[in-house]
Formats: sequence, structure tokens, C-alpha cells
Amino acid sequence: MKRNHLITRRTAIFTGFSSVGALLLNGCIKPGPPTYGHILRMGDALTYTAQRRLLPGQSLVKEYKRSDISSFPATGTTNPADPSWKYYNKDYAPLQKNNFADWRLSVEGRVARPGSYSLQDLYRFPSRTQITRHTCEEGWTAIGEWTGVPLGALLQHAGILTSARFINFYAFDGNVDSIDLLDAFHPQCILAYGMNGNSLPVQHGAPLRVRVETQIGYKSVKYLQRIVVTDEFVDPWGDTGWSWYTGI
Ligand SMILES: Nc1nc2c(c(=O)[nH]1)N[C@H]1C(S)=C(S)[C@@H](COP(=O)(O)O)O[C@H]1N2
Ligand SMILES: [Mo]
Repeated sequence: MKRNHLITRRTAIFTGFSSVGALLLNGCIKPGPPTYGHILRMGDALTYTAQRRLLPGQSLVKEYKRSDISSFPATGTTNPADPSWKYYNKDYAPLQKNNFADWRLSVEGRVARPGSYSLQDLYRFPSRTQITRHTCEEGWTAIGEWTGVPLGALLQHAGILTSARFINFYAFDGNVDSIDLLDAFHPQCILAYGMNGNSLPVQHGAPLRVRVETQIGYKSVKYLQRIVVTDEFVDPWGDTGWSWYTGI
């Protein structure tokens, strides 16, 4: 039985690789970030049906039990409404005061149906809850439970176009980052509005944050305001020395 299981897995892996190979043969590779996301050129070379067929081959990060949930430090911006904070945003406090009822997530760029989503809109999507380990580049890790909308589901709802290659996140504190489509459609890549069974606390990114479980903590942008789908790589880190791709 065990053997069969292994063979099945190997077959699956092999099938995955041959799809990648087919892609590489198909694609004329444009300059871009030196990542697998670029090599695959998901948006250009694949139809979205084929892409989704490929995705189940992506491995999931480990998920933990409720009893594994740990205390969870907050880093970087912990309150965009604090006027003494260097990345203060005056628009945040009024939204927070009203429990984010007037907050909207804008989804723009290479989508057939650009638009904006309230929290209520997002609650209507099928949700995913996952208990995962967060790894910060500063050297700490913590385990928390996150609930939210799979980013892939939202992108499909907005009608992501085949020319799309990157998903860019813009936050209230001016933070900007991006991921490629392979990470965006990873089943554990969610837009979280809940943490440990409650709504997402301000220090952890209320009302909505990204959870990119396949990468280091700073890719999980808090305080989301805007998502822009692009066909071009916009380097959010420039020459700061921070990596764009930080897979774990
Ligand atoms: N908008 C925004 N997102 C952010 C940050 C930030 O300062 N602003 N810090 C990042 C870093 S370095 C980490 S480790 C995690 C921390 O999330 P937490 O504060 O919920 O622990 O958020 C990331 N996302
Ligand atoms: Mo971090």
C-alpha cells in the first residue's frame, strides 16, 4: 500500500514537472523578476483552466491544531491611526470608528470587473480557516488561526484577465508588495478578516490582511486598501536589499 502511495505521488510530481516543461517550451521569456513565477509566465502561457489543473500540485504548508496557537507579536505598523507613527494615515481612524462598515477593498487593473468590496461582500465568499506558523525575518515565529477569503476566489470573481502576472497589494500605511499568480492562487493564500476566531485586531492589520503562507512574514501585507492586478513587475523593494521572493 505504502509503495503504491509513493508511486502515485511520484506520478503526480512528474506530471507537474512535465506541465512546467511544456510551458517553458511554449513561452518566449521576457525579462522580469528571476523567480519561478516569471519562468512559468502563468498569465501568458496558460489558460486559467490549465493553471488550476496545475495548482493542486502545489504543496500546502503545515497546518496546526487549535492547541498550538501561540501568543502573536505585532510588528511594523500596529496602528495606522496613530498620528505619531511615521506611516500615519488620517483616513484610517474614521473607518475604524465605524467598525470598518465604510471600508472598501478596491480591486483594479487586469480584471474584467474592477470594483470594490465591503467586509459584508467578502463574508459572502466561501471562507477558509487555517492555523499556520508565521515566520518574521526578524527571527521570531508564531502560530495563529486565520479566517478569510481565498485570494484566488476573489480574483476569479473580479474576472482576472489572461494577461495578468502579478498581484500588487497597497496598504493604509503606505506598504506595497506583490506576489505572482502561483502564490496568489495557492489554496492557503487568503485575505484574512478573522484571527483566532475573532475579527482581525487593529495591530494585526484590520480590517483585512493578506496571508501568504508560502513566504516570509513581511509578504503578508496588513491594512489592505487596494489590490492591483498587473502584467508588469513593479519592484516594491527597489534597492532596499529586501528580497521580493522569500519562499519558505
Ligand atoms: N501594512 C503592513 N503590513 C505588514 C507590515 C507592516 O508594517 N505594514 N509588517 C510586516 C511584517 S515584517 C510582518 S512579520 C507581519 C507581522 O504581522 P503581525 O503584526 O500581525 O505579527 O506583517 C507584515 N505586514
Ligand atoms: Mo516581519
